[in-house]
Amino acid sequence: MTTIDGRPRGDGLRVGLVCSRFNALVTDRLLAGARDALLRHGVDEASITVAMVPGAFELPLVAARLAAAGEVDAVVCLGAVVRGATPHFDLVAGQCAAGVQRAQMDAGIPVVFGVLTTDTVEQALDRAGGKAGNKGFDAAVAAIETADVLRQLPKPGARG
Ligand code: INI
Repeated sequence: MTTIDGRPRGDGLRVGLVCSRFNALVTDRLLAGARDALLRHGVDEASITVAMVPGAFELPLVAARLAAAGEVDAVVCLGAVVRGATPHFDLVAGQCAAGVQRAQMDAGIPVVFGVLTTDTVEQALDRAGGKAGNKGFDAAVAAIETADVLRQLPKPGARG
């Protein structure tokens, strides 16, 4: 039996962080958490590219462009969609998640979903460095773990 398991080894990896400005009180903290995770796991500061977008709805487009350009090994999408009292939440959150998944399937590199979807800003702050940890940090670790799995697998088209 062969088991391939990713470890959070960031050495030699180039990582893109795409961060939404909407609910910046929350997303600034997600961005700081993601950057911290990358540096702690061996990613060089110079190998991190940060792109800012207006809202979570714009994350997939910019993530897809970064991923397709071939200059990063993984992309982390960071945002905070807060329900409030409007169905806008479902549209923004749903399209964002679908677009992020599409970006990673199209590019063949991890494009991870570090987007909080909560009922209140307080719940989002809890998950952005508060009592429930920092999901930006967790998303960045997921990105480099998944990149490490891919590093151990054959490249597409490598056979024959
Ligand atoms: N964008 C967010 O990132 N979070 C939200 O909570 C949010 N709400 O609630 O509307 C939000 N809307 C903006 C959206 O992401 C786009 O930037 C906008 O619709 C322009 O395309």
